[in-house]
Amino acid sequence: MSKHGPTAMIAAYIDGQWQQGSTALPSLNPADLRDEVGVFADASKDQVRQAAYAAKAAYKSWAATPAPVRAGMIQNFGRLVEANKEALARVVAREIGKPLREALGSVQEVIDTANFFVSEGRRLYGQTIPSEMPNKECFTYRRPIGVFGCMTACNFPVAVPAWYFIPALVAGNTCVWKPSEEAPLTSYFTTELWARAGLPKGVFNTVFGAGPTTGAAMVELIDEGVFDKIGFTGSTEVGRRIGAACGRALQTPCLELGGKNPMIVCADANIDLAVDGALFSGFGTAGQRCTSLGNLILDEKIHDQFIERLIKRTQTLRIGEPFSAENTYGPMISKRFLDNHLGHLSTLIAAHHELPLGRGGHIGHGVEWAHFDGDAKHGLYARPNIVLNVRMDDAIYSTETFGPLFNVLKSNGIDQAMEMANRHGYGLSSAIYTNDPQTIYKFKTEITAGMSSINNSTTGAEAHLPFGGNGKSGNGGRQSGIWVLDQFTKWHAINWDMSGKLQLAQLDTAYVEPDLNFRIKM
Ligand code: UN1
Repeated sequence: MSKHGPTAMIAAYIDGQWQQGSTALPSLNPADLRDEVGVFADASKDQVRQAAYAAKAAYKSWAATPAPVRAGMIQNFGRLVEANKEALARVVAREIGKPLREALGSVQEVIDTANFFVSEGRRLYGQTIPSEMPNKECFTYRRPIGVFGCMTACNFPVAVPAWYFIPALVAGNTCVWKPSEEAPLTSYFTTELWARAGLPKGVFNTVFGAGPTTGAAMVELIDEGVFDKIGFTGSTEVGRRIGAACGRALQTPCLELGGKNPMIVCADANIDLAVDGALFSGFGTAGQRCTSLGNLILDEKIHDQFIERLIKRTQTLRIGEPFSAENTYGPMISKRFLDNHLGHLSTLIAAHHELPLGRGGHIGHGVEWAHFDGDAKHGLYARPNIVLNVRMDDAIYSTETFGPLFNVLKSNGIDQAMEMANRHGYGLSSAIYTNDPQTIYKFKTEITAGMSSINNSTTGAEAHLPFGGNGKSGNGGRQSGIWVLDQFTKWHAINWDMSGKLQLAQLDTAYVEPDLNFRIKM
């Protein structure tokens, strides 16, 4: 509150109206903490409830709107995003420190997803199925699920929400979005674009706020039975709690959780190609992707030469300003992410680990980096870090670190490498570098991850392929491509009897018995 009165702060977009809130949620530029990008507010419990009930009230008529008409609004949204691509990417870069080139790519992912699903509005195919009875027909339909509550993470603040909302809306669901508290300005503009795409009031609602407040209010509403479907992208720990609430409500959520993604490099691999892959998988986006490299598994035959080249290349990495095209990565997304990374450096490094690049840390605050062009004093930049001699019983082997840090394990052949790739129980993305078809076949069939790259990075899934993980990385749900339709529709089976009499399947079916006494004689 200033001496002139309270500061206006947006807390929510409900039923076609922006609403104010009172608990400040400032968004700071992580490349320069003096730059306040915006001040939003936590939506109150009551506002979250209002948003959910607005979505519930809008559901019936949205579900009854013809799918091609719904998809027309997705097309509008995609065109609006395209017209605002550069501006939106700049907001992403300024608000979460993602290099502009990557931010532009993530906005492109929204456009690609919209383009893919516009024509799905003219498909949403069901089946016609023969009946076992005469004068009877069977069909299946995809029906919308209802009110979709969705909580997303800050590292892909435009692409990942689009993966959820575009198919959810095409399929006829109404939505309540709790975006990440670290990217409220990006989410504000995204909501504006949805509002201008032509969606009727109440179909798309946004509630700003932090996990423990607004997020907790969303979870309470699962127990209240207002949400029919939940989507969550974030940590495994929070995903477990949300999954438990969905279980009580007898729902299957779409959970996209953490990863400890392995990259196996075999003795026959193209080493320079694999070094490039490890560098981008590990340090791209400052390691803040759920698909970032966690464990680099090097065959003992090439271990030492690989490490030598990897360290040399890492030392030349440019770090700093997200708006500079030269830099591999910018700052950590927020202070919370930097603190988490620094915490890992002090708790997860054991005496037997080797740190060829040094202990790492906050650039300008005790550690330096040779090729750095950021504002070290006011920015949240972290040094790259590579941890050698990691073993499967080390905590760092199975802890998602979400920062510019990855482990190196030495393997003795592909069998041990596969064990190292899978044992921690995460299963999001994975990669292998080899040219041997037998090894690739073994990797493809034994890896437990939902996504695998052959001779490419662990990150950078294409927008129309199924995206998702297994084990600690999620509950097997998949986003993107046609597969995500199973998240946002339920199958409805219809049988239509025109015989004019009661016909009972299985009982009245005129199956013909074969003559089982028949034997071929020659
Ligand atoms: C995430 O980090 O939550 O495949 C998603 C990738 C990106 C998506 C990552 N397209 O790396």
